[in-house]
Amino acid sequence: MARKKIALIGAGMIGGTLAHLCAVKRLGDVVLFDVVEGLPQGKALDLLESGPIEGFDASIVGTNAYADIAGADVCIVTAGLARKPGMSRDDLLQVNTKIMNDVATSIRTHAPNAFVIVITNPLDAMVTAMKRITGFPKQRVVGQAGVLDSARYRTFVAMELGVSVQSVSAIVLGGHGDDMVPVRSYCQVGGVPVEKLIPAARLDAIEHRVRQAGGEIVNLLKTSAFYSPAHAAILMAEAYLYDRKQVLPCAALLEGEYGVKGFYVGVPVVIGGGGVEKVIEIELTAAERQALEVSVSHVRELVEAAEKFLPKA
Ligand code: TXD
Repeated sequence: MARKKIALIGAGMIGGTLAHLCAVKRLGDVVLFDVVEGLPQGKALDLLESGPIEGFDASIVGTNAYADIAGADVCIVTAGLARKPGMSRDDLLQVNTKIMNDVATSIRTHAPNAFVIVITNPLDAMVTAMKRITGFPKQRVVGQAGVLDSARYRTFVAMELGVSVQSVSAIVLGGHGDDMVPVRSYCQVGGVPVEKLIPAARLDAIEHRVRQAGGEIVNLLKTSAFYSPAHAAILMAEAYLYDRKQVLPCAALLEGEYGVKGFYVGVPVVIGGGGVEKVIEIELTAAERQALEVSVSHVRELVEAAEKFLPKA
C-alpha cells in the first residue's frame, strides 16, 4: 500500500509546523511548496535530518515546482500574506485572493483528487475562491477556523475554572472574523453546561477574548498564530485520512442548512474518508441565531468583495 502524500502549499510559519506535525505523526510523505526559493527546501532538509533521531522515514521534499505535488491525497493551503499588527483580516483580501487563484489552479491540475484544507486568511473568502477555481465537490474543499476558535474557547474556559482543557467541549460557529459565534448553550465542562459554573458576565468576557484571540497573538508575536492553526488543520487531515467520521467545526459550503445557501460558514461537520460527509444542524437560542446571521452577513460581504479579484465565473 502506497504511503499517503500530503502537499503543503506555503512553507511559512504554519506550513513549516504542518510539515513537522506530518512527520512526527507519520501521516505520510510530505511535499512542502513555496514561491520563495530555498525556504521549502531548507525546512524540508532540516526536518528530514531529524528523521534518524525521531525515527520517522517519510519522504519530505521542499520545492518551488507545482509538478511535485502530483497525486497528493491532501493539500493544506497556507500560501499568502500573514496579518501584521494593525492590519485587519480583510486588508489581506486582494493580495491573498490572487494567490488563491494561482494555488487553486495548480491543485486542480496536479492533485485533482485531493482533499483540500484552506487556512489562509481571510478564511471565508479564501476557501470560497478555492472551491470556485478548483471546481471540486464541496466535500473536498473545507476551511480551517472553527477547530482553532473552539480550542481557544475551551482553553479560556479551562483557565477560568482551573480544570483540564480535555474536560471542556465547545463549538464556535460562523465566519472567522471578530463576529464569530461561541455557542454558550453547547459549551460543557465534564458534561455540565458552562452557564452553571461561570457567571454570565465572566462568560461574556471569555467569549469576547475568543473573538479577539487571533489579534491577541498578533499583538504579542507581531505575526499570526501558527502552532494552534497547524494542529487544528492536522486534526482535520487525520479525520479524512483515517476515515474517523469526526465531528469538527469547520468552514463548509452550506446549501440550505442554517438557512444559508451558497456560502462557506463555520458549522459542525462530520469529516471522514468521504471528506466533509455531513453538516450537522444544531438548535440555537434566539440570540445565538441572530449572532450567526450577523456573522453570515459579513461573510457574504467579504466573499462579494473578493469576487472582483477573481476571474469571471
Ligand atoms: O485559523 C486560521 N485559519 C488562521 C489563518 C490562523 C492564523 C493565521 N492564518 C493565516 O494563515 C494567516 O493570516 C496567513 O494568511 C496564513 C499563513 O500564515 P503563516 O503564519 O504561515 O504565514 P507566513 O509565515 O507568511 O507563510 C505564508 C507563506 C510564505 O512563506 C510565502 O512565501 C508563501 O506563503 N506564499 C506563497 N506560497 C505559494 N504560492 C504563492 N503564490 C505564495 N505567495 C506567498
